[in-house]
Amino acid sequence: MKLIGMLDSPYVRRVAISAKRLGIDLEQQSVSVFRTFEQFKQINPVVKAPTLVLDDGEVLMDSTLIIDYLEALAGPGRSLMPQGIEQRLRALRLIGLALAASEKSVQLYYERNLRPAEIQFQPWVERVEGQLAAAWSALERELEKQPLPSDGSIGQDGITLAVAWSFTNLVVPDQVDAAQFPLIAAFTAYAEGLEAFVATPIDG
Ligand SMILES: N[C@@H](CCC(=O)N[C@@H](CS)C(=O)NCC(=O)O)C(=O)O
Repeated sequence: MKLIGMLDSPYVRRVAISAKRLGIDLEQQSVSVFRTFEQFKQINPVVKAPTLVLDDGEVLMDSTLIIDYLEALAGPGRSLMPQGIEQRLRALRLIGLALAASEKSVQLYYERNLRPAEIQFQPWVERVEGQLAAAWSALERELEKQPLPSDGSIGQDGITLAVAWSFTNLVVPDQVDAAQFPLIAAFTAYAEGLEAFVATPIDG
């Protein structure tokens, strides 16, 4: 199976890291939705990263749906999601917040880098900045209530959170001050040291 997309996308990276932790081999192809739009279009006319191309040519998109498929392939014994309902609820909450932080970082990045400065709409920018700050603040509070384990294990909540924090720091570093989010910063430092993360560099 082929994973299409650049690792500087938090969505592509969370799929690539999840696949490694699930023990599934994916051939990653660094095709950009911007620089190589036409090439991407040949693979997936909708041009969304990540795209997963199955061995029979079937095409999937959306990181959460691709991970769902990979989880099913790996089997419940290897799942990155907790099975107990309370821990599952918490994992889903963390993943939702981290995906929102990724989305808001992407929107700000697009606003700054794709939209000409003269047609930027400041109220929209401020709205997105506020949403991004709210997502990270909520995540820091969640880690205050209950830390994520840093004993060599990592679940989908930890993967998505660490990938999102690294991404926000890469594309809109002015929006986050590590001193205000010490638990998130410390957890991400731990996660980025895990083999699956090191083998899947954000600038890879
Ligand atoms: N909800 C999607 C978001 C994927 C997404 O927006 N990816 C970006 C790259 S970071 C993309 O494909 N951008 C091109 C576009 O939307 O036209 C997911 O989880 O995969």
